[in-house]
Order: sequence, then structure tokens, then C-alpha cells
Amino acid sequence: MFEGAIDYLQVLDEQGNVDQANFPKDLTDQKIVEMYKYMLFARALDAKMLSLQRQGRAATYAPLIGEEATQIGSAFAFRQQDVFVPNFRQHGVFLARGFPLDNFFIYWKGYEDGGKVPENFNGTAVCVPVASQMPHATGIAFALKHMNKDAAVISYVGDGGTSEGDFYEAINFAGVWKTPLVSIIENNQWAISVPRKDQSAAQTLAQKAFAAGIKGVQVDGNDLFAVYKAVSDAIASSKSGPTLIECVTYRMSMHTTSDDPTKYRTEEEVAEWKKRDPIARVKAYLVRKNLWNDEMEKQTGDEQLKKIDEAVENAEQFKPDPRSMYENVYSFMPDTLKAELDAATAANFWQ
Ligand SMILES: Cc1ncc(C[n+]2csc(CCOP(=O)(O)OP(=O)(O)O)c2C)c(N)n1
Ligand SMILES: [Mg+2]
Repeated sequence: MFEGAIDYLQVLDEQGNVDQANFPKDLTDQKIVEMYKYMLFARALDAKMLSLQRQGRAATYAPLIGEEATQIGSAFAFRQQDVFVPNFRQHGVFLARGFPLDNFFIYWKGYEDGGKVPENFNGTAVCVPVASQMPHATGIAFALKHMNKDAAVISYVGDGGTSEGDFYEAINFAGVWKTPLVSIIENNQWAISVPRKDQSAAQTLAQKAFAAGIKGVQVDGNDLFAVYKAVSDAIASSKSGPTLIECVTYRMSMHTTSDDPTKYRTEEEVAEWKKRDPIARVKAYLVRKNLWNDEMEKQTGDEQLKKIDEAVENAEQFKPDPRSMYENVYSFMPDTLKAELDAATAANFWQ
């Protein structure tokens, strides 16, 4: 008879108290302050993108607010050699992994050039088709294992994404071939207007691991320390096989800038989750330990805003080659597209 149970991990509670038994040993005060700054940075970046979009200076954007602990906690657990496979909401992970800020703004203005992944970035590009990144992730993990590399793949998928065939196929493959895959489910309770309860009758999303014969754990995704610990542990054991980590968090804002969440969810629900704000929780911890104060918060905010404003300015100088609209969809240019491009060139359309 099969018996399964999913552990739930929380280390830092809403008041900033810590469960010492589960506190990650390698988390120094200095590292926690650095992570906290990145949480603030991610939120500031998000607010700027939203404002630019509302002014018509950026294209459709998927905000991350509320999901900073899941993103920064996991990003800090990565080792340099680990490969990052995102969907479309992990701006905080891109930031913490050192993705150039200018490119971030160029990409979200709608230009593919900004989305190109730098050579040494060790990751794949933003991926919008839901869960289609998952077979890539497990395939990369398979290749790393085949080449005897000491590296893991850390992939992200939403709660909605876990209903896709691609998700099941990827974790099934990972289980059979024991690929070094750390698959993070960023369960933010909503898939556009579909609530978590209508997404799956399974009590947890982490238990989907059972069917694939891999490890599964559910984590408080608004708890920076718990996410860091779960992802670090999964990376440490990735040589012997994959782990599925469900981070339980909340999308505090709209799905994307084309969405109006007031049409399908209540203010009470949002207020309830606001009390579990991942940033407030780390701040309470740091302030209590005398590691942080309002002056530091102000200074950090000013520095980050300066970097953001500079990047926006640079991004707004960027002039795309209009012919690039013919590129990037196919690995080669089909005859029909080539004929269009040739006709436009002959008509001096690019002058
Ligand atoms: C294959 C596919 N189907 C539908 C869409 C439209 N779509 C974009 S995001 C999304 C919901 C995704 O929800 P979830 O996986 O929970 O991620 P979240 O947006 O909440 O981060 C949908 C249906 C898409 N991009 N790709
Ligand atoms: Mg979701």
C-alpha cells in the first residue's frame, strides 16, 4: 500500500520569530540583509514597470508583488553553475542573478533584443506559453547529468501551469531519469481568474510529486528562510534525483497589466494576504536584531531608484531594427515571411 504525506515548512512567522531547528546554518546576518535589499529592489522595480506601463512606456507586464520571498529566497540558494529556467513572472530572480537592468526594461517595452540571455547568465529566456518551459528544464537537467556536471536546474511554474501536460511529462521524465531538477511551483493562488481551488482537487500541489516518484515538499512561500532552505536542500540532493517544491504565496496585484482582479476576487482576501507580506516579515526580524532601521531603508530605496531610473533612461534610448519583427519566431525565415521582407525592402520601407 502506498502512503504519502507532504511536509509543510515554515521558519519565519508573521511576527518575525524564527524556528531555530530549521534555520539554515549558512544564512549569515550579512546575507539576510543582502536578500532583504533584493526583496525591496524587486518590489521597486515592479512598481516602476507598472507605472511605465500605465504611461504607455512599456508593454504588457506581469507584476511580482507579494512573491518576493519565493523569488529572492530561491535565487540566493542557486550556485553559480545552476541553471535558471523561468516562466514570465520571475523578475526578482532575474534581478538577483544579475540580469542587466537595461535589458529588463528593453524587453518589457516589447523588444526581443532585451530578452536575450547573456552568455554567462546560465538561464533560459522569459517563457510565456504556460508550462512549456518544463520539458526544457528537465531536458537541460538530463543533459547536465549525462555530461557529469555538478549542476542543477531550477525551474519555475505557476499553480495553473501544474495542470498542463507539459508539467506532468517533465516531472515524470525527471523521476524516471533522476534528473537534477528542482521544480518550484510558485503557487500564487490564481491563474488569471481561476482560483487555486478550481485548479486541482489535490489537497496540495506538492503531492503531484508522488505520481512521478520524486520528492515533494510544501513551503510557506512568503517566508524567505523556508524557501531558501527548501531550495538549498533540493539542490544539495539533486545529484540523486529531483524535488518538487510548492511555494504557497499570493499574487497581491493583477495577473498582468491587461487584467482587473476586482472583477473576480474580494478585497477581504487581498487584505488577509497583506498581513503575510513577505517583506514586512523579514523587516520585523532584522529590526528586532538591530540589523536594519528606517534610515537604512530610505538610503537603500534612494540608491535602488537611481539605478532603476538610469536603466529606464538607457532603455528608452534603444532603437530596435524594425526588420527584427521578422526574426525570432522561426529558426529560419520561411519563404512567405522572406517575400514580405523583400517587398518592404524594395519599397524602401525601412528608410
Ligand atoms: C499554453 C498557454 N495557455 C494559456 C495561456 C494564457 N495564460 C497566460 S498566463 C496564464 C495563467 C497562468 O497561471 P499560473 O500558472 O498560476 O501562473 P501565474 O500567472 O499565476 O504566475 C494563462 C492561462 C498561455 N500563455 N499559454
Ligand atoms: Mg498562479
